[in-house]
Amino acid sequence: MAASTANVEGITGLLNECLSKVGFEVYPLKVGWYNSVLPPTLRLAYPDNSLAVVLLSTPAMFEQAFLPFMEEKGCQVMSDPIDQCVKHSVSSAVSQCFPGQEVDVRYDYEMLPSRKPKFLAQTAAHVSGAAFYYQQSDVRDQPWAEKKMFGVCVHPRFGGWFAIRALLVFGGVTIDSEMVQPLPPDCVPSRESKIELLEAFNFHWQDWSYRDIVRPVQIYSQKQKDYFSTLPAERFALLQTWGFLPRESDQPDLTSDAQSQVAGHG
Ligand code: B12
Repeated sequence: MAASTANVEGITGLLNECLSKVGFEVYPLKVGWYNSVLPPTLRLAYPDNSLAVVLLSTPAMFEQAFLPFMEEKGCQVMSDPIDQCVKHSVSSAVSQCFPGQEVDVRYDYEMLPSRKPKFLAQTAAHVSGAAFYYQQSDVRDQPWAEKKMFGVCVHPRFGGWFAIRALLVFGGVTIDSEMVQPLPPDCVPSRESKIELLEAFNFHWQDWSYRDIVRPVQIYSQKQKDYFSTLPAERFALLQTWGFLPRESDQPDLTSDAQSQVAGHG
């Protein structure tokens, strides 16, 4: 199916209608923008002009999607409850907005058999213009000698109070070559503030100070902070104290996607 920029707006508009009210944001990108910064082993096997959409969760997702999801489903043991909720929200939106259409949905926690992530969430967020990806290489005269520093994305409105949840690839939708790549806002511009950001993310990410590197318009609620600062293995117990009890009929979910996760990303 050929499409133009008008269809890109149509597709993101439909997704937005379903997903923004439950605390997600969507940003379109061209597969070529993503592939052009990556080595062949990490690229997506789609033509450069195919449409993809990156999905972020904002602070509101917890109250607008997660707690209602838990209310409805109860505690399903085994796979991560947040991941289950995101998957449920995305699958419902995709089947409602694009019935019968092939959409390749890749989640942040999914790994390939090679153990590489199914998509690089931060690279996708950056090239779509959603959130600047600050990397070690962005700092002149690095103070860290040979040490490897992990990079971090900063959202212009939510700082670090968000997560990158999925990439939806519309292999059959071709983007007009006129679509201009938006640059993400460089909200941590100085060398000193970039150093502060990368050090906070790498050396004391548990105190969450990296999330406040820009003044956020909204942060996680106390309940959400309590949830994410609880170890993944103890989150079921916490959910039970909130009244979400396991259902009698629950069977352990031993399907493939329960096995290949990096737990605990909030
Ligand atoms: C594996 C993983 C981890 C591992 C390893 C970390 C790492 N970065 O490798 C561990 C377990 C340590 C980890 C920890 C954490 N993680 Co983690 N993790 C991931 C995961 C699943 C994959 C990252 C990965 O392997 N990348 C591969 C490496 C090679 O990629 P890279 O370093 O970016 O290099 C590429 C780019 O440089 C690109 N490139 C080259 N040139 C250019 C130029 C441009 C302009 C661009 C854009 C790109 C680009 O090419 C390189 C590859 O060749 C992602 C989710 C995902 N699917 O992406 C989350 C993710 C990175 N983690 C995240 C978080 C929040 C955390 C934690 C804080 C945990 C938590 N509970 O919240 C901690 C803190 C990090 C720390 N200090 O240890 C968030 C980061 C959000 C953000 N704002 O950026 C992510 C995106 C998950 C999410 N759902 O949002 N994590």
